[in-house]
Amino acid sequence: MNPTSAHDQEGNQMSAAPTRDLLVVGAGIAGMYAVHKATESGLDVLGLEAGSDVGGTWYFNRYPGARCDVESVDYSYSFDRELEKEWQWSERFATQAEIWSYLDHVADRYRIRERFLFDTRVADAVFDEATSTWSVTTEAGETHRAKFLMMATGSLSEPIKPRLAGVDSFAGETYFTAMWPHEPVDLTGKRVGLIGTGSSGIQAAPIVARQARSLTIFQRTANYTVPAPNRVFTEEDQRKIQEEYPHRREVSAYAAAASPHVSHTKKATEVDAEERRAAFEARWAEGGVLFSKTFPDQSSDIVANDYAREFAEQKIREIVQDPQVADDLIPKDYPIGTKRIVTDSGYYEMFNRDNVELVNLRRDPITEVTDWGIKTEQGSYELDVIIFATGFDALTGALTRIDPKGARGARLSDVWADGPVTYLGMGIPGFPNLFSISGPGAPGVLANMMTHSEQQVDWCLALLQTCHEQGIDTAEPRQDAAEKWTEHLEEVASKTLFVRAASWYMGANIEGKKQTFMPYIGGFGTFRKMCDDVRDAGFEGYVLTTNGGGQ
Ligand code: NA7
Repeated sequence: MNPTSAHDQEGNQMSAAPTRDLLVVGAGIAGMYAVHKATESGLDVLGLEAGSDVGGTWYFNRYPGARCDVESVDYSYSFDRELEKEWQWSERFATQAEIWSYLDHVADRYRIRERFLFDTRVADAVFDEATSTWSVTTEAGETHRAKFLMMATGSLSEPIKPRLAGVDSFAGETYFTAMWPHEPVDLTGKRVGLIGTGSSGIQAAPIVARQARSLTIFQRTANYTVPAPNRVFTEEDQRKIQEEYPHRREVSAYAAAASPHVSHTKKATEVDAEERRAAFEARWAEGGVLFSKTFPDQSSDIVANDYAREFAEQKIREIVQDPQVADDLIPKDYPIGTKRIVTDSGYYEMFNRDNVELVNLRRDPITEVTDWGIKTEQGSYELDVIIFATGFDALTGALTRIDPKGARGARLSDVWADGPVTYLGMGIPGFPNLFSISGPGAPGVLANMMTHSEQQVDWCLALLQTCHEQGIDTAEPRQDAAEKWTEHLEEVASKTLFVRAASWYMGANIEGKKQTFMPYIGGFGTFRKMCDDVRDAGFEGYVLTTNGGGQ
């Protein structure tokens, strides 16, 4: 540690404090790996985490039914073959509890917790140009300093509370799926209302329906969901998983979604009806989000997309007995797959239960939340419990809430007012020595977060090490490089159907947020190759400066 004297934005000298090599914000998948890898590389690193323990998304989202929609064997770190060998997943799609146990195991195995401060929420981050250091202030008023700052703050970590009239007046129990209590929640015999039918609401609903006296689902936008034929792994499965791991990892490392799955070799528009149906049937049986990738043209050609949509609609009508409910469950206003297809466990079947009711808010909007329940234009619903599964200020929310102050007076909320501008998702012009992990501009939420996090963290630490070795004080992406990357990202997205959906990928779920497709949709493998090339070219697109002179 080097004691330095930092300055605030007005140029006043601030009290001396140790300056570390790196501060990592967030103890989720990326932050845990970053802290471990940085320590292994001999860097002085400190992690700061708002929660009381590691896990990020998997620490907070412990609502009933929470599972990952990426298969468990892929949703695990690949950096250590020994770790891979000693961990056995029990099911094909892991529960939140099992994923958290895995992350707990990783934290113990690599002694990650001792390098984190928990219950430490970052309130502010300021770059001091005189010393090329970041000062990070916590809500408790402590200040930490480092040469580099990595924001591993998550893509879906800033939950939103819906702006409904009277939302705080409800006298019963309220829960947010993204902030579910650690203590068991007993819904037995209760009248439960659930607002929100994204992944969280759809996963929670069937379990709530089994416990509660009644479940009323308030649906504003219907979501496509494909049931996961989950199963417990046998001894034989475990043997095969281990045998296939090295190959599986190799294929995933440069795959489109960082998982080993591939689409049909032909386009949906090139095959006959029989072949098309067989392919959709096979993918439906495999289950989950990958249905959106049955054919390679499904997300870019509306004709191909319509084939997939019609197939899914037929499935919904086959499962749901009440034709009106089935119709309400069929999305009407966006192509299938342009909002992430949910991976569920018995969602459509649940509507055949007597204690489940669907309220279509498009026909009958909520007018008010009262102390006794929810009022809609046409009805009144008396409730004991309201569960909010109402989503997140995705991709940018966690960063803009902290609102880092960079060089030359740059403030992130101003710089991104017209949509996020990044260089490869990881660098932001105006914010030297700051790394953003899985935020806007990267494949992030469109890829397997485990592999994606490892790739981004490795790349950022390679840049940090280059600076370290060459005595470089600041690394900042050029404005023109970031603009070019952002234009490329928009151009790639514009060729897909994703821009037709009012999704959180587009920022459409937040009032006043600039609507632009935020993740890079050109594929994880393509992205990784581009990042490799930039790194191998000496971090082209970055300005690397030593104090007192540029390079
Ligand atoms: P999502 O997918 O953003 O879903 C949030 C849901 O909440 C969605 O159905 C929203 O309807 C609904 N919502 C939000 N505000 C309201 C109000 N005011 N009234 C009624 N309904 C509302 O979040 P999730 O947590 O389910 O999933 C996020 C990702 O996590 C998921 O894609 C996976 O990748 C994992 P809307 O669509 O806005 O009409």
